[in-house]
Parts: sequence; C-alpha cells; structure tokens
Amino acid sequence: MNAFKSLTLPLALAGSLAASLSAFAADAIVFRSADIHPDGYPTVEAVRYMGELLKERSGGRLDIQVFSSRALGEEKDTIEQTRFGVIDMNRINLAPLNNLVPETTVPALPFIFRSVDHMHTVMDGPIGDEILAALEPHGMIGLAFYDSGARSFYTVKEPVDAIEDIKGQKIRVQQSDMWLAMMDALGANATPMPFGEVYSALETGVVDGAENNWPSLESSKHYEIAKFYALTEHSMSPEVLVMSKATWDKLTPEDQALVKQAAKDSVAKMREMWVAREKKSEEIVRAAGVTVNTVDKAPFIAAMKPVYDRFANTDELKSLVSRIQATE
Ligand code: BDP
Repeated sequence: MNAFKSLTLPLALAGSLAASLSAFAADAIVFRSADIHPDGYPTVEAVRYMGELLKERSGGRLDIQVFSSRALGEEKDTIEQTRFGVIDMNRINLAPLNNLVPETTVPALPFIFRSVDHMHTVMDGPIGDEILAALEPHGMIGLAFYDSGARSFYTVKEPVDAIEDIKGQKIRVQQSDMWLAMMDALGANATPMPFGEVYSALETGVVDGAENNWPSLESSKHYEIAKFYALTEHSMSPEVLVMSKATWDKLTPEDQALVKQAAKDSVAKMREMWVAREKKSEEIVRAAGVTVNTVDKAPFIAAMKPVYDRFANTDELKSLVSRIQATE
C-alpha cells in the first residue's frame, strides 16, 4: 500500500463538477513518512512542516502524513520497507544505514566534526550531496540532513568520569558495525538493539548504559533510569530524510523538484526547533537529578584510531574523511 491512491468521490457529486474533481483527485498524493520519535520531536515536526510547504506549493495536490512514535516500526525495519516502496519517506539516523551504505558511516565517525558549524558546512555542501547520492543505488533518494546534536554516554550504576570508566560496561548501540567497533575500541561491551527496546534494557540490567543526545535522552525517558550523563560528545551522526526510489520514480520531474526543495527548506526550521529542544531537554534532565559531567576527550579521540583504519578503508572513504577534516 502506498501513497498513490485516488480519492473516492461521493456519488452525489455528479456531472462536470465530479469530472473536474476526479481529475484533480487522481493526481493527489499523500506521502507516508516514518519516524521513531514522538510528536513534538524536531525531526517529526520538521517533516510535517515540509508537508505544509508541499501542500501550499502544489495547490493542495501533494502532502505528507507523518507516522511518529514507531507507528511503522523500528528504524531497521522501516528502512527495508522504504527500499521496497511500502513506505514513501523515512527520517532515520545515519547509523542504521552504515552497513548498507558505507558512505553514511563517515559523518557518524567519532569526533569527525569539530563543531556544529563544521558539521553544517560539510553536510550542506558537496560532501553532503555526495553522501545523499550514495543512497540511490540502495533504493532511496536522499533529500536532506537534519541535526542530531552530539551523542554522549549515560549510565545506570557508575558514572563515566574518564575513559577507564567505560571499560567493561554493557552499552547499547545502534545497529551498525562501526558503532560496535567504537565500543570495542573503548573496551566496552556493545549491545546493538533498536531504540524502542532501550528503556526496558536499562531497567532490567540487560545493558548498563547507552548514548544519545539531550533530546533523545529526555524524550525516551531513559534519564529516569540512567542517572549519570558524561558529556563525551563522541559523535554527531546526523539524521537523514529519504524518499523511496520506487515512489520517487513515479513522480513527474516537476513534483520531484517540489519535493527536493521543500525538504531543503525544512532544514532551517528543523535547526531552529532543535536548538530550542536541546535547551529544554537539558533542563528537564538536570531537574530530574541526573549528574552531568564533562570528560577529558583527548584519550577518547586517541582510542578511535582503529575505528578510522577499519571503516575508512577505500580510497573513496579515505578521501571523504580527509575532505571533511580539511573543511574550515
Ligand atoms: C536518536 C536518533 C534516532 C535513533 C536513535 C537511536 O534521532 O534516529 O534511532 O537516536 O539511538 O538520536 O537509535
């Protein structure tokens, strides 16, 4: 089932009115878009905003329906469905794409970005476009990158004051070999699992901790269980918005251009919402009594060398890494 359904007109609408309306309705497309985050989360609201832009610019013909809170499944599953055209659009993190599309690993690499500005310059420019284009052979059209702040460790029993403290802890990671390797390099025991399973894994001790940005730590309520948050800021792995190539290929070039532009135009709005949400989430988490500490990042950065060696392992990927590092 996908977006290409014409509206059924009530029989009462007869004659020429019905004829002109059905011509219009046959064209109408509502893209179904997946997100694991709840309503109000910046990624969800940014895609809704994109839908408003599309609707306005297409005279009501194109629209997006966002299925939030995992209504269409966890990220790994929705990626498969998007590739097969069952889901039209998807907002996901780059991490669950890493194993499928090696180029997506690069912006998720630990400490590759020096700052949010550095990340924006890279992802908004030709390097970002190259990574979006790498999705196409895998059945997805990359539309835009969204912010995801910086990810840091949170733990249930022991705080992480220094790199030694992460050793031996069971840490939930996203389903990506690169993320497993990162935890290996730190001496932690990586446990990959979908985001929706993390709360109970923390609660039952299946894992000792996880890692994420302020808004995800807050919206998932993981902070109710994990009372230590160590600001390692080890990855800025961005979010990406994709359209199924199967859906894309059915659109006219004009509609493709509308979709691309509306996605691009939602980015500034997303960033604005993101900054506000980060601040609010930090307040909520701190007010709940979570102990927040900074750490010396230098040993973490040094420990990541083997991860770069293993995952930036072709000329193309090495060049991506060095071009990102060389970007001012
Ligand atoms: C959040 C991302 C989301 C990921 C989640 C995770 O926005 O896409 O699924 O992290 O850790 O920050 O799985």
